[in-house]
Amino acid sequence: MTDTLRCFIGLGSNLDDPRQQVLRALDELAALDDCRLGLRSSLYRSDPVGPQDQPDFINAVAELHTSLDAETLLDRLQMIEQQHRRVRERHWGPRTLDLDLLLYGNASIATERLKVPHPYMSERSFVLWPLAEIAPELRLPDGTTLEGLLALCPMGTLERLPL
Ligand code: ROI
Repeated sequence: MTDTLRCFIGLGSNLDDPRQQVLRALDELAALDDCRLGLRSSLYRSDPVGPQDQPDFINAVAELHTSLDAETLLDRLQMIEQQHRRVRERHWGPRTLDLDLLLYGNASIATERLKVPHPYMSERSFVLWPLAEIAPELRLPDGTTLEGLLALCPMGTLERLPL
């Protein structure tokens, strides 16, 4: 694999054994063609953002090195979501697996299908804290430091789980 970009993927689940959903998804990311899985964060338990009448989430972030273009990578992520029988029912409702492309190298992308950096990542503790575990030095394409974002986004009730 030549010319790879360093990407970050956010994983989340709150249905059907969320911990196993996320662990399985990490294995599936590792098995993707034209991709190499780098560091992965611990698993975190998080209170639901959005409707509160749904189970807690398990979240994690993984580093992925890839030679795929962003849209093709998104296709692969959505294929993995489908394998987890992801059904989109309620907006911001419970889900068996969510895979978000958080960062794609240093690119800023805004198409109908894909927005990178992920529009909400800067305000979500369940993204920023796992990300900081594996890439504390990170900067967003606009130069914002992860360290600066963390200062504005306390861990709150987010809980890092033992391995
Ligand atoms: N809340 C948490 N804590 N973790 C998630 O991954 C998550 N994903 C979502 C919504 C429903 C917005 N809430 C979440 O898509």
